[in-house]
Amino acid sequence: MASTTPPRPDRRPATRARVAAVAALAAVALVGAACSSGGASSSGTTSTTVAPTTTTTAPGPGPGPTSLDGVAVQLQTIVAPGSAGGATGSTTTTVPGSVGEVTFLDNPTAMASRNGRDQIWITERGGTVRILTVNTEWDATAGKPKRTGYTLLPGNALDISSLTTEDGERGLLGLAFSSDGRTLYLHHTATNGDVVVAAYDVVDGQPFSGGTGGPPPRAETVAKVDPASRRVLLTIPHQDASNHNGGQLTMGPDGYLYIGVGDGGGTGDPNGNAQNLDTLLGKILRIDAATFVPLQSPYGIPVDNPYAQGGGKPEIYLSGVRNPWRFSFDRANGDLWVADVGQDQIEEIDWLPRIYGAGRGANLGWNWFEGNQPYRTDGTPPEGTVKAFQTYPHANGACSITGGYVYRGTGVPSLVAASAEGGSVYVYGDYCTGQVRGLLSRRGIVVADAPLGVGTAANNLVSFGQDDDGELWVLAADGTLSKVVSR
Ligand SMILES: [Ca+2]
Repeated sequence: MASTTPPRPDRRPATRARVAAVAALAAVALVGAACSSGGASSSGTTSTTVAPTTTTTAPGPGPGPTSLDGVAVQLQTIVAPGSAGGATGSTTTTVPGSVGEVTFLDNPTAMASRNGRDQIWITERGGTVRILTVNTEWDATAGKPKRTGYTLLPGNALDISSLTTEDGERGLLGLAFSSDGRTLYLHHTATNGDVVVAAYDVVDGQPFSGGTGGPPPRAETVAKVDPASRRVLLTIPHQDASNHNGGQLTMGPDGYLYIGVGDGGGTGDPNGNAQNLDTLLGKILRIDAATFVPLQSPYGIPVDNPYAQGGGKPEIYLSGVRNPWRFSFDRANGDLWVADVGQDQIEEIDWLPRIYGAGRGANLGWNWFEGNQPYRTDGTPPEGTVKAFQTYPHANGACSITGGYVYRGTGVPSLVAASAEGGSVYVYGDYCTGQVRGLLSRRGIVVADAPLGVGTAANNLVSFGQDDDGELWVLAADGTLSKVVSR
């Protein structure tokens, strides 16, 4: 189970300070044996004056960048907003060589790259699924394809608008693909408010990689999703309130499907769902969506799920979350980063390192804690709740965190540089301010948390996305789809 202490440093190489301390200790230890070691140490350093206090060297982030001041990014608009509710989109792409667009996005909620196919799929809250193609051409000099632009295909790959609603925080909220790209998973609310995870078969259709020979094909011809192939994996009762549905679907590095589910809504988790292991509300779930149990279940339970053998619902991966609207895995090391939307005061980021189980079985604390501040006052919190890695207050317009991704691409050298010496930059934002921020940490220590100088309009920053190359995208509720690029 998780510890009450802050996450410990990971297995990165020791810092110079630590190495120095270890060397000093080694020198002390060698004093007694030095005479017989035959000059194993050639330093000649006299160690008799080394004080024992050198053993208490405080942990730190170690050497490396100390701020995000050198990060220089901009948002490149790939799809601009269309006229609100209008029939004619004004969408353009700004990437040279891309095909002129004929449509726009309507209230996008999430995006996912369909592995290896140069397709970015986007959910729209009303229930439609769109395809943005990554256009390429062969670069003979480089000996590999190069990107020439993007095309938002007209039409829908899938339309489930009759199965959902858009009241409150409801709608089509998330998507993920199986690792072979042949199964699409959707996270949406049903017309009665229940949280549903469903699977669909995806069949490759007409390939399209751009080109200038006329209008692009329609989405449904590039990839076919048969509505009749729909298989409901999970239905979670959620009719009391229209908020806190969760919404994240992520295919984990272990090949299991991770599902974010909010606490059921209302204020303060009135039913105590997040701390109740007998409900799926207020949890992140993990299922084996690639298998099923005949006559029993449309999915399997990973054998090492924390409650697979009892003690709680077997689908539960971690508990104690309020509304984990977005979470993601660091593609470089498998660490899990959860952004849990706060109540009235504090937003939080949870870092769950892979080497300590990536949060498996963890209790992230809600509703005993909002961020790291006590929330409930009617008892004693259980031991072992995980402290938030970083928090921020509702101030200066900030009010709802939008979780993102650790940057592991190559297209923004300044972000790569900021991640030097084993560090990472978690790019996230706040829905209300629209501000995109970076959280620089190293060896389990927060080094910097700062705005990156870009963002969306207020009350628009819905989601981040990550493409096959590890580059990050920003989805705005007004229909703007942009890519984080170097400035
Ligand atoms: Ca928490």
